[in-house]
Amino acid sequence: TDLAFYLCLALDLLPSKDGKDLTKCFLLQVVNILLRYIKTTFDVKSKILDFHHPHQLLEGLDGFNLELSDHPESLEQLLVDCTDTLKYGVKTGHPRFFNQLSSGLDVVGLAGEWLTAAANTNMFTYEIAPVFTVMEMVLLKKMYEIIGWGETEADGIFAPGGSISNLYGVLVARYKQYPAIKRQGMMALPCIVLFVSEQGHYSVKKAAAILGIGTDNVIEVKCDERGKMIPAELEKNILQAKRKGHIPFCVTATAGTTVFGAFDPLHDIADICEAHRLWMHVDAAWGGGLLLSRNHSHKLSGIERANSVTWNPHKLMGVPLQCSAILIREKGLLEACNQMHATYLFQPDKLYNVDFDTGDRTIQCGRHVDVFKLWLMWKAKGTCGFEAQINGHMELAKYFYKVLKKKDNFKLVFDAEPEFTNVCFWYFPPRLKHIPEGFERDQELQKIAPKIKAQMTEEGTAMISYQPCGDKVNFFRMVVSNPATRQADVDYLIDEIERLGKDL
Ligand code: ABU
Repeated sequence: TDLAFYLCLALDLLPSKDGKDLTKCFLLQVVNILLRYIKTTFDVKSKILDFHHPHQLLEGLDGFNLELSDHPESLEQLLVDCTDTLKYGVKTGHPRFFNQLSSGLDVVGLAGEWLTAAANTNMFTYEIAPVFTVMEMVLLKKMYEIIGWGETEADGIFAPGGSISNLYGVLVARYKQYPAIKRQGMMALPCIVLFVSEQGHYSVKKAAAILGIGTDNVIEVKCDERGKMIPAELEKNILQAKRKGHIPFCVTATAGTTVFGAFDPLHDIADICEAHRLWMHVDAAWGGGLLLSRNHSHKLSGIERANSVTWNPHKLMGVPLQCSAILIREKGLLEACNQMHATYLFQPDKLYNVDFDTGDRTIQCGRHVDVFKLWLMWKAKGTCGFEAQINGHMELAKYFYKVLKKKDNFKLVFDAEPEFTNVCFWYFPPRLKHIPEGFERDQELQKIAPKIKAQMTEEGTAMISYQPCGDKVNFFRMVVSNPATRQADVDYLIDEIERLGKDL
C-alpha cells in the first residue's frame, strides 16, 4: 500500500526477513510506472520530451531532486523518483523520434533487459554466466553465417558499442601484423598507417589515438558524391603512404555511413586490401542489420571478404542499447592479442572446458550481458521477423524521400533514391527561396535547421538530427529504425518542419 511505501525503506525489501510481500508490492509498482511509460511512449499525441536545461535539472524540479543525502529516503519517494526520471527523459521509442540511428522500444527486448539485470552477472567466465556464454556463441555463429563466413573458424565478442568494436578491429589488425606490439609497445613498430573514408565514423580516429598510432596516421580517403569511398583514391593513398616510407596495415570500409547511409564498394576495397596485404575491417555498425534483408543485403556484397566486422544490433535491428558485436574471421586472434592470464579468474584447472571463458579475449575485465535481449528478440521474431521489420524501414524511408522530392520548399542533399534509411535534406523558408544560390544564402540556410530543431525540442513534438558536412551547410538527417513509426508520422514531421520554419 502507499502507506507502507511511505513508511518503508529499501532495507525492508528482500533479503530482509519479512520483505517478501513488500518486495512484490514495490516491484509491481515499478512495473506499473513502466507500463504507463510504455503506453505514453507509443501515443503519438504525447510529447517526446519535456525539455529542461541542465541547470534546471540540477536545481531540482517540482520535488524531483537529484542531490543525494546521507539518510535513506522512503520507497514512496523512490517510486516518485522513478516516475520523474522517465518524465524528464526522452522517449526514444516514440513514433516521431528520428534523432538517432538507435531508436524504438521493443517490449521483448525490454523484458530481456529486465531479466539480464535480475541475473546481474558478468560475461568474463562461463562459471558465472553459463547460459549467456553459450547464447553469445550461438549468436556470434549466426552472425558469421549471415556475413557469409560459412564454416570458417571465426571469433567475436559483444562489446560496449560500435566505437569499441571498431577499436577491436584496429587492435587486432595491428596485432596480426605486429604481434610484438603486445610486449614491446609502439617502439617495436615502424610508422604504420590506416585508411578510412572521409565519411567513415570518427571512432576510427579515436581508436588510432587510443592505440598510440596517432590520428595523423589515419588517412581519410575521398568519397564520391554519394559518400562512398572511391577505390582509386584508396589505391592512390596507399601508394603515396608507401612512397613516404609509411607502412599501411588496415583499411576500414563502412557499410552504412552515419550521416548519408552510404555503402562503400566492398569488393573493390577487398581487391585492394588483398593486393597490398592489408587487413580489411568493415564498420557495419549501422548497415549490418541490412544483411537480414534478402531485398537489400546485396548492398553489403563483399563483406564476406572482410577480416573483421562491427555490427550493432542496437541500431537497425532495434535491440535495446547496448548491443554491438565485433566479429573476426580468424579464431584465436582476439585471445592472443588480449590475453593476460589473470589466474584469479581464468584458472586452467576448472571443472569445465575453459575455452568457454571469454574474458581473456577482451580489453575489459567485467563485461555486461548484452546478448540475452538480442537472443530473446530473435526467438520472438525469427530471422524473417527482423527481415520484415527492416524491409518496412526501407519502404518508409523511400516513401519519405518521394514525398520530399515533390515539395518545393524542401531540397534533398542527394537527388537519387536513398540506398538506406538515411534521407538528408534542407528546408527552405519562403524568404530564402528568393536569395540566389551561393554564400549569402548558405549563411542564412545554415541557421534554419538548428532553429527548427530547437523549437521542436522545446515543444517536444518530434526529434530529428541535423549537421553540416563538408561544404554542405546544416541539413536534416532523417533515419528510420523505429518499428513504431508509420507513414502518418513521417508526414507529420514534414508538416511540423514547415510549421516551425515558414516564418524564419
Ligand atoms: N554512430 C553512433 C550513432 C550516431 C547516431 O545515432 O546518429
